[in-house]
Amino acid sequence: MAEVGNELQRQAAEEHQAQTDGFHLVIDALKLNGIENIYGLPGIPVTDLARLAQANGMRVISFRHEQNAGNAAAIAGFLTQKPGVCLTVSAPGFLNGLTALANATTNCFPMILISGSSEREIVDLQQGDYEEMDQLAIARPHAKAAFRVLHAEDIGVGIARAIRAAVSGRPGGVYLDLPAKLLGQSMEAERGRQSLIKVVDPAPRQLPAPDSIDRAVALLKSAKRPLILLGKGAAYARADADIRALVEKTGIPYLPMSMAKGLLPDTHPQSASAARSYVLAEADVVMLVGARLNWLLSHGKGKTWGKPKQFIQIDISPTEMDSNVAIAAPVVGDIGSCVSAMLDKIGNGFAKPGADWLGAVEERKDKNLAKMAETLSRDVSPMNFHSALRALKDVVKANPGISFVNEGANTLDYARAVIDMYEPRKRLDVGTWGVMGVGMGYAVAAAVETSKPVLALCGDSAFGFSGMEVETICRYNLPICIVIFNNNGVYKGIDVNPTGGNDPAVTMFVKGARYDKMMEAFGGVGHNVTTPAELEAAVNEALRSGKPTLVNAVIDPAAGTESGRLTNLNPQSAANK
Ligand code: ADP
Ligand code: TPW
Repeated sequence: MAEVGNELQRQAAEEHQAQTDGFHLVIDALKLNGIENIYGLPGIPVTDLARLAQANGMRVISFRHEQNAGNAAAIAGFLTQKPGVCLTVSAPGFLNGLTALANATTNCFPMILISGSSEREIVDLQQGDYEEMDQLAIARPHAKAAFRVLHAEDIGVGIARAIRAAVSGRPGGVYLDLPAKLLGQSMEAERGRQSLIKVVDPAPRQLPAPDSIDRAVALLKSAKRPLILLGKGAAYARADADIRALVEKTGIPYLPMSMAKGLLPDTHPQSASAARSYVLAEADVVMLVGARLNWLLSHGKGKTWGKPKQFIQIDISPTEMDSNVAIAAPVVGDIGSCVSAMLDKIGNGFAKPGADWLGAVEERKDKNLAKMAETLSRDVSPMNFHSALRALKDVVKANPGISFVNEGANTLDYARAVIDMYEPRKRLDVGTWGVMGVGMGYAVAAAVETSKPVLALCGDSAFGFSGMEVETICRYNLPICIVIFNNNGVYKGIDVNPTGGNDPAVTMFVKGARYDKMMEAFGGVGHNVTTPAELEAAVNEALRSGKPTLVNAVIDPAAGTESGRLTNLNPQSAANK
Protein backbone atom coordinates (compact mmCIF):
# COMPACT_ATOMS: atom_id res chain seq x y z
CA MET A 1 0.00 0.00 0.00
CA ALA A 2 2.79 2.40 1.00
CA GLU A 3 4.44 1.88 -2.39
CA VAL A 4 1.25 2.70 -4.26
CA GLY A 5 0.87 5.82 -2.12
CA ASN A 6 4.43 6.91 -2.99
CA GLU A 7 3.84 6.30 -6.65
CA LEU A 8 0.68 8.40 -6.59
CA GLN A 9 2.53 11.18 -4.81
CA ARG A 10 5.34 11.05 -7.37
CA GLN A 11 2.84 11.20 -10.22
CA ALA A 12 1.02 14.10 -8.62
CA ALA A 13 4.31 15.94 -8.13
CA GLU A 14 5.31 15.29 -11.72
CA GLU A 15 1.96 16.47 -12.95
CA HIS A 16 2.29 19.53 -10.76
CA GLN A 17 5.79 20.26 -12.03
CA ALA A 18 4.61 19.88 -15.55
CA GLN A 19 2.14 22.72 -15.14
CA THR A 20 2.75 26.41 -15.62
CA ASP A 21 0.50 29.41 -15.21
CA GLY A 22 -0.12 32.92 -16.48
CA PHE A 23 2.26 34.48 -13.95
CA HIS A 24 5.19 32.32 -15.05
CA LEU A 25 4.40 32.62 -18.72
CA VAL A 26 4.48 36.44 -18.57
CA ILE A 27 7.83 36.36 -16.78
CA ASP A 28 9.27 33.70 -19.09
CA ALA A 29 8.12 35.63 -22.16
CA LEU A 30 9.74 38.85 -20.95
CA LYS A 31 12.98 37.11 -20.03
CA LEU A 32 13.07 35.22 -23.28
CA ASN A 33 13.09 38.59 -25.01
CA GLY A 34 15.92 40.02 -22.98
CA ILE A 35 13.79 42.18 -20.70
CA GLU A 36 15.51 42.14 -17.34
CA ASN A 37 13.94 44.95 -15.34
CA ILE A 38 10.41 45.77 -14.23
CA TYR A 39 9.44 49.15 -12.79
CA GLY A 40 6.18 48.99 -10.92
CA LEU A 41 4.02 49.07 -7.85
CA PRO A 42 2.44 45.91 -6.44
CA GLY A 43 -1.14 45.19 -5.38
CA ILE A 44 -4.07 43.05 -6.52
CA PRO A 45 -3.73 41.30 -8.94
CA VAL A 46 -0.04 41.75 -9.75
CA THR A 47 1.70 41.35 -6.38
CA ASP A 48 2.61 37.76 -7.09
CA LEU A 49 3.68 38.64 -10.61
CA ALA A 50 6.20 41.08 -9.14
CA ARG A 51 7.27 38.60 -6.47
CA LEU A 52 7.75 35.78 -8.95
CA ALA A 53 9.62 38.07 -11.35
CA GLN A 54 12.07 38.87 -8.57
CA ALA A 55 12.27 35.22 -7.57
CA ASN A 56 13.06 34.35 -11.19
CA GLY A 57 15.99 36.71 -11.45
CA MET A 58 14.40 39.83 -12.88
CA ARG A 59 15.21 43.14 -11.21
CA VAL A 60 11.96 44.58 -9.88
CA ILE A 61 12.06 48.19 -8.76
CA SER A 62 9.03 49.02 -6.61
CA PHE A 63 8.03 52.68 -6.59
CA ARG A 64 5.80 54.81 -4.37
CA HIS A 65 3.61 56.02 -7.24
CA GLU A 66 2.92 54.39 -10.61
CA GLN A 67 3.57 57.54 -12.63
CA ASN A 68 7.17 57.51 -11.49
CA ALA A 69 7.50 53.80 -12.25
CA GLY A 70 6.06 54.53 -15.71
CA ASN A 71 8.47 57.37 -16.31
CA ALA A 72 11.31 55.08 -15.29
CA ALA A 73 10.16 52.45 -17.79
CA ALA A 74 9.86 55.07 -20.54
CA ILE A 75 13.37 56.40 -20.12
CA ALA A 76 14.73 52.86 -19.75
CA GLY A 77 13.28 52.31 -23.23
CA PHE A 78 15.04 55.40 -24.55
CA LEU A 79 18.33 54.33 -22.99
CA THR A 80 18.32 50.70 -24.11
CA GLN A 81 16.20 50.46 -27.31
CA LYS A 82 14.29 47.70 -25.51
CA PRO A 83 10.81 48.44 -24.23
CA GLY A 84 10.87 49.54 -20.61
CA VAL A 85 8.23 47.64 -18.64
CA CYS A 86 5.95 49.21 -16.05
CA LEU A 87 3.66 47.01 -13.96
CA THR A 88 0.60 48.36 -12.17
CA VAL A 89 -2.60 47.27 -10.49
CA SER A 90 -5.98 47.93 -12.08
CA ALA A 91 -8.04 51.13 -12.43
CA PRO A 92 -6.32 53.77 -10.23
CA GLY A 93 -2.85 52.21 -10.56
CA PHE A 94 -3.38 51.87 -14.29
CA LEU A 95 -4.49 55.50 -14.59
CA ASN A 96 -1.48 56.64 -12.57
CA GLY A 97 0.75 54.81 -15.03
CA LEU A 98 -1.15 56.03 -18.06
CA THR A 99 0.27 59.57 -17.92
CA ALA A 100 3.72 58.08 -18.27
CA LEU A 101 2.57 55.85 -21.13
CA ALA A 102 1.14 58.84 -22.97
CA ASN A 103 4.35 60.75 -22.33
CA ALA A 104 6.41 57.85 -23.69
CA THR A 105 4.28 57.75 -26.84
CA THR A 106 4.60 61.51 -27.29
CA ASN A 107 8.36 61.31 -26.93
CA CYS A 108 8.73 58.21 -29.14
CA PHE A 109 10.16 56.10 -26.28
CA PRO A 110 9.44 52.35 -26.34
CA MET A 111 7.56 51.25 -23.26
CA ILE A 112 5.04 48.60 -22.23
CA LEU A 113 2.53 49.34 -19.50
CA ILE A 114 1.30 46.04 -18.10
CA SER A 115 -1.71 46.42 -15.85
CA GLY A 116 -3.74 43.83 -14.07
CA SER A 117 -7.45 44.22 -14.71
CA SER A 118 -10.85 43.01 -13.55
CA GLU A 119 -12.85 40.28 -15.21
CA ARG A 120 -14.27 41.11 -18.62
CA GLU A 121 -17.70 39.73 -17.84
CA ILE A 122 -18.12 42.03 -14.85
CA VAL A 123 -16.49 45.07 -16.45
CA ASP A 124 -18.59 44.78 -19.59
CA LEU A 125 -21.82 44.53 -17.62
CA GLN A 126 -20.60 47.28 -15.28
CA GLN A 127 -21.40 45.19 -12.25
CA GLY A 128 -19.02 47.01 -9.96
CA ASP A 129 -15.96 44.80 -9.61
CA TYR A 130 -13.05 45.70 -7.35
CA GLU A 131 -11.21 48.48 -9.20
CA GLU A 132 -13.39 48.00 -12.24
CA MET A 133 -12.49 49.89 -15.39
CA ASP A 134 -12.42 49.31 -19.14
CA GLN A 135 -8.68 49.93 -19.19
CA LEU A 136 -8.06 48.80 -22.75
CA ALA A 137 -10.46 51.37 -24.19
CA ILE A 138 -8.99 54.14 -22.07
CA ALA A 139 -5.39 53.28 -22.94
CA ARG A 140 -5.93 53.04 -26.68
CA PRO A 141 -5.85 56.75 -27.61
CA HIS A 142 -2.79 57.34 -25.46
CA ALA A 143 -0.73 54.44 -26.73
CA LYS A 144 0.81 53.38 -30.01
CA ALA A 145 -0.98 50.05 -29.55
CA ALA A 146 -3.09 48.31 -26.91
CA PHE A 147 -3.66 44.57 -26.45
CA ARG A 148 -5.51 42.29 -24.06
CA VAL A 149 -4.70 38.64 -23.44
CA LEU A 150 -7.50 36.35 -22.26
CA HIS A 151 -5.91 32.91 -22.53
CA ALA A 152 -2.65 31.69 -21.06
CA GLU A 153 -1.63 30.16 -24.39
CA ASP A 154 -1.77 33.65 -25.97
CA ILE A 155 0.63 35.29 -23.52
CA GLY A 156 3.60 34.62 -25.79
CA VAL A 157 1.86 36.27 -28.72
CA GLY A 158 0.65 39.15 -26.57
CA ILE A 159 4.14 39.97 -25.31
CA ALA A 160 5.65 39.55 -28.78
CA ARG A 161 3.10 41.94 -30.26
CA ALA A 162 3.69 44.43 -27.46
CA ILE A 163 7.46 44.34 -27.98
CA ARG A 164 7.21 44.77 -31.75
CA ALA A 165 4.70 47.58 -31.46
CA ALA A 166 6.87 49.41 -28.92
CA VAL A 167 10.21 49.32 -30.76
CA SER A 168 9.53 48.97 -34.48
CA GLY A 169 9.12 52.00 -36.72
CA ARG A 170 8.54 55.08 -34.58
CA PRO A 171 8.87 53.79 -31.03
CA GLY A 172 6.09 54.42 -28.53
CA GLY A 173 4.08 53.28 -25.56
CA VAL A 174 2.10 50.02 -25.64
CA TYR A 175 -0.59 48.94 -23.22
CA LEU A 176 -0.96 45.28 -22.30
CA ASP A 177 -4.08 44.34 -20.34
CA LEU A 178 -3.77 41.21 -18.21
CA PRO A 179 -6.97 40.22 -16.39
CA ALA A 180 -6.48 38.66 -12.96
CA LYS A 181 -8.05 35.42 -14.11
CA LEU A 182 -5.48 35.05 -16.88
CA LEU A 183 -2.57 35.22 -14.46
CA GLY A 184 -4.00 32.34 -12.46
CA GLN A 185 -4.80 30.16 -15.49
CA SER A 186 -2.68 27.06 -15.67
CA MET A 187 -1.55 25.03 -18.65
CA GLU A 188 0.87 22.23 -19.38
CA ALA A 189 4.39 23.56 -18.96
CA GLU A 190 5.82 22.18 -22.19
CA ARG A 191 2.92 23.53 -24.23
CA GLY A 192 3.36 26.83 -22.43
CA ARG A 193 7.05 26.93 -23.27
CA GLN A 194 6.29 26.28 -26.91
CA SER A 195 3.72 29.06 -26.98
CA LEU A 196 6.32 31.70 -26.17
CA ILE A 197 7.89 33.74 -28.96
CA LYS A 198 11.41 35.03 -29.07
CA VAL A 199 10.98 38.04 -31.27
CA VAL A 200 13.42 37.99 -34.17
CA ASP A 201 14.66 41.42 -35.23
CA PRO A 202 12.10 43.47 -33.25
CA ALA A 203 13.06 46.79 -34.85
CA PRO A 204 14.03 45.91 -38.41
CA ARG A 205 16.24 48.36 -40.25
CA GLN A 206 14.29 50.45 -42.69
CA LEU A 207 16.45 51.35 -45.64
CA PRO A 208 15.75 54.69 -47.32
CA ALA A 209 14.89 54.78 -51.02
CA PRO A 210 18.08 55.53 -52.99
CA ASP A 211 16.42 58.41 -54.87
CA SER A 212 15.51 60.07 -51.56
CA ILE A 213 19.20 60.01 -50.63
CA ASP A 214 20.19 61.47 -54.03
CA ARG A 215 17.65 64.27 -53.60
CA ALA A 216 18.77 65.05 -50.05
CA VAL A 217 22.48 65.08 -50.88
CA ALA A 218 21.90 67.25 -53.95
CA LEU A 219 19.97 69.77 -51.85
CA LEU A 220 22.61 69.74 -49.13
CA LYS A 221 25.33 70.33 -51.71
CA SER A 222 23.45 73.26 -53.21
CA ALA A 223 23.17 75.01 -49.84
CA LYS A 224 25.06 78.20 -49.11
CA ARG A 225 24.18 78.29 -45.42
CA PRO A 226 23.41 74.72 -44.38
CA LEU A 227 22.51 73.58 -40.87
CA ILE A 228 22.08 70.12 -39.34
CA LEU A 229 19.56 69.76 -36.53
CA LEU A 230 19.88 66.67 -34.32
CA GLY A 231 16.89 65.52 -32.27
CA LYS A 232 16.39 62.90 -29.59
CA GLY A 233 15.43 60.39 -32.31
CA ALA A 234 19.06 60.64 -33.45
CA ALA A 235 20.23 60.01 -29.89
CA TYR A 236 17.87 57.04 -29.57
CA ALA A 237 19.02 55.53 -32.87
CA ARG A 238 22.56 54.88 -31.60
CA ALA A 239 24.16 55.78 -34.90
CA ASP A 240 26.61 57.93 -32.98
CA ALA A 241 29.75 57.32 -35.05
CA ASP A 242 28.05 57.79 -38.42
CA ILE A 243 26.25 60.94 -37.30
CA ARG A 244 29.52 62.38 -36.15
CA ALA A 245 31.16 61.37 -39.43
CA LEU A 246 28.39 63.05 -41.42
CA VAL A 247 28.69 66.26 -39.43
CA GLU A 248 32.47 66.32 -39.67
CA LYS A 249 32.73 65.27 -43.31
CA THR A 250 30.30 67.93 -44.45
CA GLY A 251 31.69 70.58 -42.10
CA ILE A 252 28.14 71.85 -41.57
CA PRO A 253 27.27 73.62 -38.30
CA TYR A 254 24.86 71.59 -36.18
CA LEU A 255 22.37 72.26 -33.42
CA PRO A 256 21.41 69.56 -30.92
CA MET A 257 17.91 69.55 -29.49
CA SER A 258 17.87 69.23 -25.74
CA MET A 259 18.14 65.43 -25.42
CA ALA A 260 20.49 65.20 -28.40
CA LYS A 261 23.08 67.21 -26.50
CA GLY A 262 26.23 65.14 -26.11
CA LEU A 263 25.59 63.09 -29.25
CA LEU A 264 28.63 65.05 -30.30
CA PRO A 265 30.33 66.80 -27.37
CA ASP A 266 28.81 70.25 -26.86
CA THR A 267 32.33 71.64 -27.06
CA HIS A 268 32.66 70.40 -30.66
CA PRO A 269 33.85 73.24 -32.91
CA GLN A 270 30.89 72.75 -35.28
CA SER A 271 28.28 73.07 -32.52
CA ALA A 272 26.18 76.14 -33.23
CA SER A 273 24.29 76.02 -29.91
CA ALA A 274 25.72 79.33 -28.80
CA ALA A 275 24.49 80.92 -32.04
CA ARG A 276 21.11 79.17 -32.07
CA SER A 277 18.86 82.11 -32.99
CA TYR A 278 21.27 83.22 -35.68
CA VAL A 279 21.61 79.89 -37.47
CA LEU A 280 17.88 79.12 -37.32
CA ALA A 281 17.07 82.50 -38.85
CA GLU A 282 19.86 82.58 -41.43
CA ALA A 283 20.25 78.99 -42.69
CA ASP A 284 19.02 78.28 -46.23
CA VAL A 285 18.92 74.47 -46.02
CA VAL A 286 18.19 72.66 -42.76
CA MET A 287 18.60 68.93 -42.36
CA LEU A 288 16.53 67.48 -39.51
CA VAL A 289 17.79 64.19 -38.12
CA GLY A 290 15.30 62.58 -35.72
CA ALA A 291 13.71 65.90 -34.75
CA ARG A 292 10.14 67.04 -35.35
CA LEU A 293 9.19 70.55 -36.40
CA ASN A 294 6.83 70.88 -33.43
CA TRP A 295 6.42 73.73 -30.95
CA LEU A 296 9.98 73.24 -29.71
CA LEU A 297 11.11 74.41 -33.15
CA SER A 298 8.36 77.02 -33.61
CA HIS A 299 6.69 74.70 -36.14
CA GLY A 300 9.37 75.51 -38.70
CA LYS A 301 7.98 78.97 -39.43
CA GLY A 302 7.68 82.53 -38.19
CA LYS A 303 10.28 84.92 -36.90
CA THR A 304 12.50 82.20 -35.41
CA TRP A 305 13.11 80.80 -38.86
CA GLY A 306 13.76 84.18 -40.53
CA LYS A 307 14.97 83.74 -44.08
CA PRO A 308 13.21 81.32 -46.46
CA LYS A 309 14.63 77.85 -46.29
CA GLN A 310 14.32 74.31 -47.53
CA PHE A 311 14.18 71.27 -45.29
CA ILE A 312 15.65 67.80 -45.51
CA GLN A 313 14.10 65.49 -42.93
CA ILE A 314 15.41 62.09 -41.88
CA ASP A 315 12.76 60.21 -39.94
CA ILE A 316 11.38 56.71 -39.64
CA SER A 317 7.82 57.93 -39.76
CA PRO A 318 6.66 58.81 -43.30
CA THR A 319 3.70 60.81 -42.05
CA GLU A 320 5.96 63.16 -40.11
CA MET A 321 6.88 64.76 -43.45
CA ASP A 322 5.07 68.02 -44.28
CA SER A 323 3.37 67.98 -40.88
CA ASN A 324 4.16 71.64 -40.31
CA VAL A 325 5.94 72.98 -43.39
CA ALA A 326 6.87 71.52 -46.76
CA ILE A 327 9.77 69.09 -46.65
CA ALA A 328 11.76 69.44 -49.88
CA ALA A 329 13.77 66.25 -49.35
CA PRO A 330 12.11 63.63 -47.16
CA VAL A 331 14.33 60.68 -46.26
CA VAL A 332 12.27 57.94 -44.69
CA GLY A 333 14.08 55.16 -42.89
CA ASP A 334 15.94 54.38 -39.72
CA ILE A 335 18.55 56.99 -38.90
CA GLY A 336 21.45 54.52 -38.93
CA SER A 337 20.63 53.36 -42.46
CA CYS A 338 19.82 56.86 -43.74
CA VAL A 339 22.95 58.49 -42.38
CA SER A 340 25.16 55.69 -43.63
CA ALA A 341 23.55 55.91 -47.09
CA MET A 342 24.19 59.66 -47.11
CA LEU A 343 27.81 59.10 -46.12
CA ASP A 344 28.21 56.61 -48.98
CA LYS A 345 26.66 59.01 -51.46
CA ILE A 346 28.78 61.91 -50.30
CA GLY A 347 32.00 59.87 -50.39
CA ASN A 348 34.84 62.33 -50.39
CA GLY A 349 33.14 64.76 -52.68
CA PHE A 350 31.55 67.29 -50.37
CA ALA A 351 32.69 70.88 -50.42
CA LYS A 352 32.45 72.30 -46.91
CA PRO A 353 30.31 75.42 -46.45
CA GLY A 354 31.84 78.76 -47.40
CA ALA A 355 33.97 80.77 -45.02
CA ASP A 356 31.42 83.58 -44.96
CA TRP A 357 28.75 81.31 -43.38
CA LEU A 358 31.09 79.53 -41.01
CA GLY A 359 32.78 82.80 -40.09
CA ALA A 360 29.48 84.50 -39.32
CA VAL A 361 28.40 81.58 -37.12
CA GLU A 362 31.75 81.58 -35.36
CA GLU A 363 31.56 85.29 -34.70
CA ARG A 364 28.10 85.00 -33.05
CA LYS A 365 29.26 82.00 -31.06
CA ASP A 366 32.34 83.76 -29.73
CA LYS A 367 30.35 86.81 -28.74
CA ASN A 368 27.63 84.82 -26.97
CA LEU A 369 30.06 82.47 -25.25
CA ALA A 370 32.03 85.43 -23.91
CA LYS A 371 28.81 86.97 -22.63
CA MET A 372 27.83 83.69 -21.00
CA ALA A 373 31.26 83.29 -19.38
CA GLU A 374 30.91 86.74 -17.88
CA THR A 375 27.43 85.97 -16.52
CA LEU A 376 28.64 82.69 -15.03
CA SER A 377 31.65 84.23 -13.37
CA ARG A 378 29.66 86.80 -11.40
CA ASP A 379 29.60 86.06 -7.69
CA VAL A 380 26.24 87.00 -6.31
CA SER A 381 24.72 86.41 -2.94
CA PRO A 382 22.24 84.79 -2.57
CA MET A 383 23.10 82.45 -5.47
CA ASN A 384 21.17 82.91 -8.68
CA PHE A 385 20.61 80.23 -11.32
CA HIS A 386 23.79 81.07 -13.19
CA SER A 387 26.20 81.11 -10.30
CA ALA A 388 24.82 77.77 -9.11
CA LEU A 389 25.01 76.34 -12.62
CA ARG A 390 28.64 77.33 -12.95
CA ALA A 391 29.40 74.82 -10.20
CA LEU A 392 27.38 72.04 -11.87
CA LYS A 393 28.87 72.77 -15.29
CA ASP A 394 32.30 72.01 -13.83
CA VAL A 395 31.03 68.84 -12.15
CA VAL A 396 29.57 67.44 -15.39
CA LYS A 397 32.73 68.36 -17.30
CA ALA A 398 34.78 66.36 -14.79
CA ASN A 399 32.29 63.45 -14.83
CA PRO A 400 31.09 63.19 -18.44
CA GLY A 401 29.81 59.63 -18.02
CA ILE A 402 27.10 60.44 -15.48
CA SER A 403 23.45 60.83 -16.48
CA PHE A 404 22.06 64.31 -16.05
CA VAL A 405 18.33 64.54 -15.39
CA ASN A 406 16.77 67.99 -15.61
CA GLU A 407 13.32 69.45 -14.93
CA GLY A 408 11.84 72.78 -13.90
CA ALA A 409 11.33 76.02 -15.81
CA ASN A 410 14.28 78.35 -15.27
CA THR A 411 16.21 75.44 -13.80
CA LEU A 412 15.65 73.61 -17.08
CA ASP A 413 16.20 76.41 -19.56
CA TYR A 414 19.34 77.82 -18.00
CA ALA A 415 20.86 74.40 -17.33
CA ARG A 416 20.28 73.34 -20.95
CA ALA A 417 22.17 76.40 -22.14
CA VAL A 418 24.95 76.34 -19.55
CA ILE A 419 25.78 72.69 -18.92
CA ASP A 420 27.76 71.06 -21.70
CA MET A 421 27.15 67.38 -22.34
CA TYR A 422 29.95 65.19 -23.61
CA GLU A 423 28.40 61.78 -24.24
CA PRO A 424 25.23 60.60 -26.02
CA ARG A 425 21.98 59.87 -24.13
CA LYS A 426 23.22 61.42 -20.90
CA ARG A 427 20.85 64.39 -20.82
CA LEU A 428 17.34 63.28 -19.87
CA ASP A 429 14.72 65.95 -19.47
CA VAL A 430 11.11 67.09 -19.75
CA GLY A 431 11.00 66.27 -23.47
CA THR A 432 8.28 66.99 -25.97
CA TRP A 433 5.59 67.92 -23.46
CA GLY A 434 7.78 69.93 -21.12
CA VAL A 435 6.25 67.78 -18.41
CA MET A 436 7.08 68.15 -14.73
CA GLY A 437 7.39 65.01 -12.62
CA VAL A 438 9.73 62.88 -14.73
CA GLY A 439 12.70 63.65 -12.47
CA MET A 440 12.86 60.83 -9.96
CA GLY A 441 11.54 58.13 -12.33
CA TYR A 442 14.15 59.06 -14.92
CA ALA A 443 16.89 59.24 -12.28
CA VAL A 444 16.07 55.79 -10.89
CA ALA A 445 15.99 54.14 -14.32
CA ALA A 446 19.16 55.91 -15.46
CA ALA A 447 20.97 54.57 -12.39
CA VAL A 448 19.55 51.07 -12.86
CA GLU A 449 20.11 50.83 -16.62
CA THR A 450 23.56 52.44 -16.82
CA SER A 451 24.99 51.39 -13.42
CA LYS A 452 26.59 54.83 -13.31
CA PRO A 453 25.92 57.83 -11.08
CA VAL A 454 23.09 60.22 -11.82
CA LEU A 455 22.85 63.93 -11.16
CA ALA A 456 19.23 65.11 -11.11
CA LEU A 457 18.75 68.87 -11.18
CA CYS A 458 15.17 69.91 -10.38
CA GLY A 459 13.34 73.12 -9.64
CA ASP A 460 11.65 72.97 -6.25
CA SER A 461 8.23 72.74 -7.91
CA ALA A 462 9.36 70.11 -10.41
CA PHE A 463 10.84 67.93 -7.67
CA GLY A 464 7.58 67.98 -5.74
CA PHE A 465 5.82 65.96 -8.43
CA SER A 466 7.90 62.85 -7.77
CA GLY A 467 9.71 63.72 -4.53
CA MET A 468 8.46 60.75 -2.51
CA GLU A 469 10.71 58.52 -4.60
CA VAL A 470 13.67 59.63 -2.48
CA GLU A 471 12.58 56.70 -0.33
CA THR A 472 12.86 54.39 -3.37
CA ILE A 473 16.32 55.80 -4.11
CA CYS A 474 17.41 55.10 -0.54
CA ARG A 475 15.76 51.68 -0.43
CA TYR A 476 17.66 50.51 -3.52
CA ASN A 477 20.73 52.51 -2.46
CA LEU A 478 21.10 54.10 -5.90
CA PRO A 479 23.99 56.46 -6.72
CA ILE A 480 21.73 59.44 -7.32
CA CYS A 481 22.49 62.99 -6.34
CA ILE A 482 19.47 65.28 -6.48
CA VAL A 483 20.08 69.01 -6.56
CA ILE A 484 17.09 71.24 -5.93
CA PHE A 485 17.25 74.83 -7.02
CA ASN A 486 15.07 76.11 -4.22
CA ASN A 487 13.69 79.58 -4.85
CA ASN A 488 10.56 79.09 -2.73
CA GLY A 489 8.07 78.68 -5.55
CA VAL A 490 6.99 77.90 -9.08
CA TYR A 491 9.26 79.98 -11.37
CA LYS A 492 10.05 82.46 -8.55
CA GLY A 493 9.38 82.86 -4.87
CA ILE A 494 8.26 86.45 -4.50
CA ASP A 495 4.63 86.54 -5.65
CA VAL A 496 2.02 87.99 -3.31
CA ASN A 497 -1.67 87.28 -2.99
CA PRO A 498 -3.31 90.14 -4.92
CA THR A 499 -6.18 90.36 -2.39
CA GLY A 500 -3.77 90.86 0.49
CA GLY A 501 -5.47 87.88 2.18
CA ASN A 502 -3.78 85.21 4.24
CA ASP A 503 -3.56 82.55 1.56
CA PRO A 504 -0.19 82.54 -0.21
CA ALA A 505 0.04 83.50 -3.89
CA VAL A 506 -0.67 80.57 -6.20
CA THR A 507 2.95 80.10 -7.22
CA MET A 508 4.42 80.24 -3.70
CA PHE A 509 5.75 77.47 -1.47
CA VAL A 510 6.81 77.37 2.17
CA LYS A 511 9.74 79.76 2.48
CA GLY A 512 13.14 78.31 3.32
CA ALA A 513 11.95 74.69 3.00
CA ARG A 514 14.66 72.11 3.70
CA TYR A 515 14.25 69.40 1.07
CA ASP A 516 17.57 67.89 2.21
CA LYS A 517 15.78 66.68 5.35
CA MET A 518 13.54 64.50 3.19
CA MET A 519 16.56 62.53 2.06
CA GLU A 520 17.88 62.29 5.61
CA ALA A 521 14.53 60.93 6.75
CA PHE A 522 15.20 57.77 4.75
CA GLY A 523 18.87 57.37 5.60
CA GLY A 524 20.38 59.26 2.68
CA VAL A 525 22.70 62.26 2.82
CA GLY A 526 21.33 65.80 2.93
CA HIS A 527 23.13 69.10 2.32
CA ASN A 528 21.89 72.64 2.53
CA VAL A 529 24.12 74.94 0.46
CA THR A 530 24.17 78.67 -0.18
CA THR A 531 27.30 79.18 -2.31
CA PRO A 532 28.60 77.68 -5.57
CA ALA A 533 31.65 76.29 -3.74
CA GLU A 534 29.45 74.49 -1.21
CA LEU A 535 27.25 73.17 -4.00
CA GLU A 536 30.19 71.82 -5.97
CA ALA A 537 31.71 70.20 -2.88
CA ALA A 538 28.42 68.54 -1.92
CA VAL A 539 27.82 67.11 -5.41
CA ASN A 540 31.41 65.92 -5.72
CA GLU A 541 31.13 64.17 -2.38
CA ALA A 542 27.92 62.47 -3.53
CA LEU A 543 29.51 61.29 -6.77
CA ARG A 544 32.54 60.01 -4.89
CA SER A 545 30.52 58.15 -2.26
CA GLY A 546 27.72 56.93 -4.52
CA LYS A 547 25.31 57.49 -1.62
CA PRO A 548 21.79 58.77 -2.21
CA THR A 549 22.12 62.51 -1.69
CA LEU A 550 19.88 65.55 -1.85
CA VAL A 551 21.39 69.00 -2.04
CA ASN A 552 19.03 71.84 -1.21
CA ALA A 553 20.59 74.76 -3.10
CA VAL A 554 19.19 78.05 -1.86
CA ILE A 555 18.52 80.30 -4.87
CA ASP A 556 17.54 83.96 -4.80
CA PRO A 557 13.69 83.90 -4.78
CA ALA A 558 13.69 86.92 -7.08
CA ALA A 559 15.84 85.21 -9.73
CA GLY A 560 14.30 83.67 -12.83
CA THR A 561 11.40 84.59 -15.06
CA GLU A 562 7.79 83.50 -15.30
CA SER A 563 7.61 80.21 -17.26
CA GLY A 564 11.37 80.25 -17.85
CA ARG A 565 11.83 80.79 -21.57
CA LEU A 566 8.22 80.07 -22.46
CA THR A 567 6.85 83.44 -21.43
CA ASN A 568 5.46 83.85 -24.93
CA LEU A 569 3.17 80.81 -24.50
CA ASN A 570 1.26 82.33 -21.58
CA PRO A 571 -2.15 83.50 -22.91
CA GLN A 572 -1.73 87.00 -21.47
CA SER A 573 1.68 87.56 -23.07
CA ALA A 574 0.56 85.94 -26.32
CA ALA A 575 -2.46 88.25 -26.46
CA ASN A 576 -0.22 91.28 -25.97
CA LYS A 577 2.15 90.27 -28.74
P1 ADP B 1 13.34 66.47 -30.39
O1 ADP B 1 12.31 66.74 -29.33
O2 ADP B 1 14.67 66.16 -29.85
O3 ADP B 1 13.33 67.50 -31.45
P2 ADP B 1 11.43 64.62 -31.43
O4 ADP B 1 10.95 63.75 -30.34
O5 ADP B 1 10.56 65.76 -31.83
O6 ADP B 1 12.91 65.10 -31.12
O7 ADP B 1 11.66 63.76 -32.74
C1 ADP B 1 12.14 62.46 -32.70
C2 ADP B 1 11.88 61.87 -34.07
O8 ADP B 1 12.78 60.81 -34.27
C3 ADP B 1 10.47 61.32 -34.25
O9 ADP B 1 9.84 61.94 -35.34
C4 ADP B 1 10.71 59.81 -34.51
O10 ADP B 1 9.83 59.30 -35.49
C5 ADP B 1 12.12 59.79 -34.98
N1 ADP B 1 12.83 58.56 -34.70
C6 ADP B 1 12.92 57.89 -33.54
N2 ADP B 1 13.72 56.82 -33.68
C7 ADP B 1 14.15 56.80 -34.94
C8 ADP B 1 15.01 55.95 -35.70
N3 ADP B 1 15.61 54.89 -35.16
N4 ADP B 1 15.21 56.25 -36.99
C9 ADP B 1 14.61 57.32 -37.57
N5 ADP B 1 13.80 58.15 -36.90
C10 ADP B 1 13.58 57.91 -35.61
C1 TPW C 1 2.57 67.93 -15.21
C2 TPW C 1 3.52 73.61 -15.55
C3 TPW C 1 5.95 74.22 -15.95
S1 TPW C 1 7.38 74.52 -15.13
C4 TPW C 1 6.68 74.32 -13.63
C5 TPW C 1 5.33 74.03 -13.75
C6 TPW C 1 4.44 73.79 -12.59
C7 TPW C 1 7.50 74.43 -12.37
C8 TPW C 1 8.49 75.55 -12.39
O1 TPW C 1 9.01 75.80 -11.12
P1 TPW C 1 10.31 75.10 -10.60
O2 TPW C 1 11.43 75.69 -11.54
O3 TPW C 1 10.31 73.65 -10.88
O4 TPW C 1 10.50 75.45 -9.19
P2 TPW C 1 12.08 77.17 -11.58
O5 TPW C 1 13.48 76.89 -11.94
O6 TPW C 1 11.42 77.99 -12.63
O7 TPW C 1 11.95 77.78 -10.23
N1 TPW C 1 2.13 70.25 -14.49
C9 TPW C 1 2.82 69.41 -15.29
N2 TPW C 1 3.71 69.85 -16.17
C10 TPW C 1 3.94 71.17 -16.29
N3 TPW C 1 4.83 71.56 -17.21
C11 TPW C 1 3.27 72.12 -15.47
C12 TPW C 1 2.37 71.59 -14.58
C13 TPW C 1 4.91 73.97 -15.11
